[in-house]
Amino acid sequence: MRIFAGRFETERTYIMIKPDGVQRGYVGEIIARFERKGNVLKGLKTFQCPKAVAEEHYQDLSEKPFFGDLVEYICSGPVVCMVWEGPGVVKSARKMIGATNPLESEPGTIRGDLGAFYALVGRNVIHGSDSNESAEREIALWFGGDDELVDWTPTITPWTRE
Ligand code: IDP
Ligand code: MG
Repeated sequence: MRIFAGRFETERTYIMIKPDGVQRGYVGEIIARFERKGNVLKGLKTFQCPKAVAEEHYQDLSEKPFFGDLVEYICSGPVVCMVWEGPGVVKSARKMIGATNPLESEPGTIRGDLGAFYALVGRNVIHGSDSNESAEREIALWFGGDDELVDWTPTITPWTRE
């Protein structure tokens, strides 16, 4: 683990393009945003989510009235699952993603720019882990072990680091 600027640890986060983001053709746009920020793509797949995985992923929300609808939505079409690595990427990804409700997310964020104005709050294009603990739990849930991830460092990395 390397510390950058005394504050940012190299860490991993779980990012998922939700069914509405895939159906609306935003896979490339979203990957490009994470790439140009300098994050490193460690895992990527298209996935048709079984109900049990969606229920486990959103287990903290199981008491919410919208839980059933949320699980149905996540399973309604393919999602794109990703693991991104970078300094402080858990927090920076949440900033890039924007507020939960697309109507309240700032322009410049993924949900602010791509969340359709007619969308319900739940149809917000993308998921990002909210903490390091969530990230590790979600990576283990969505990727079937380390053989689905590639441990690599871009050749440019030493050149870009102070
Ligand atoms: P987050 O995705 O911004 O972390 P959470 O509060 O963790 O937001 O909720 C997880 C997901 O559940 C949201 O991204 C959204 O898809 C859905 N959701 C959250 N609140 C509502 C709601 O009030 N109605 C319907 N769906 C919701
Ligand atoms: Mg959340």
